[in-house]
Amino acid sequence: QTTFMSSTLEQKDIISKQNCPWPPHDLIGREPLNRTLFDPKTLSTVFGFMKKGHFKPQNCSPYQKIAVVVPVRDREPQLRIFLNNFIPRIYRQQLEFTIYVVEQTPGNLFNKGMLINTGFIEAMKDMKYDCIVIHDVDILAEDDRILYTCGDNPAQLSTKIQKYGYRIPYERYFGGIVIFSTEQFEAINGCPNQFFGWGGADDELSSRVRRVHYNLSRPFHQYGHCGSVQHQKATRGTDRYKILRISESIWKKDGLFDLFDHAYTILEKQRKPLYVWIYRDIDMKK
Ligand code: NGS
Repeated sequence: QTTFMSSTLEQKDIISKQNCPWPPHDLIGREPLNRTLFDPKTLSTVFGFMKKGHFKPQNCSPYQKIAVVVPVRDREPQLRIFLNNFIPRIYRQQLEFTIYVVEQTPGNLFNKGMLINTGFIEAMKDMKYDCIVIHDVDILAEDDRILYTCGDNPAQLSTKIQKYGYRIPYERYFGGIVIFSTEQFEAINGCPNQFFGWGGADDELSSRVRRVHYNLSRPFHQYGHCGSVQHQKATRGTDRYKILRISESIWKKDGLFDLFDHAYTILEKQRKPLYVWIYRDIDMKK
């Protein structure tokens, strides 16, 4: 009796551990963005498979576990469009994922780098993710063949962006949607914390990738179509060129590990149905 029981259990275990098909089946390909503004309640009903911002395929073992970090401020409508378009596409890829929306309090200039570092640290407290996706809230894949997975090199997934005429604005551009393995993100010491105000943090991120001798890959270049969602322009950072110049010498001390060394205040870490909401204050002196 016991032998029978345990062998059935083992069989069950084997079945449940079958890998999800990779590359994924049932993809749709290119599909324009849906820009309808659904209310949050409707969205959580439609995406009822998400629990506390997290999804895990039930019948197979996912190819990778992905932390999706979205730094925001004043982007409530764009966030709803993001959720409505991003969730079904990554869901069809049968990846395990959690969405972390990291929001900065009003007041000081926006600090995208520090918000991303915060998202990464908070995500890793939850689970050992394989990859981190850094996702602008206003740039969204139109094509589910853009796979949210990491490989041997950091990758930019947004290579044909609507607002630039379905191109990238310049060859070294590293904004939009980028993905790292957790090891790669740690090896480059994450994002810079010194950029206050719009611009520059993504350029420094790509310099870090080069400094540790990774290649910057664009694996889905042939399908990389991304729609852009309009919003008001953020305030530019005045020092961004100066900081870009000094980053070369300070980057090892300015990033993820620097953040670990300093106590920082998270005002909220709330698990909403579709995302984990992290709300934090950023003091310009730090
Ligand atoms: C560059 C910025 C980047 C920014 C890119 C695209 O000038 O951070 O424009 O901006 N670099 C500096 O400011 C040093 S966008 O057209 O999306 O607003 O990502």
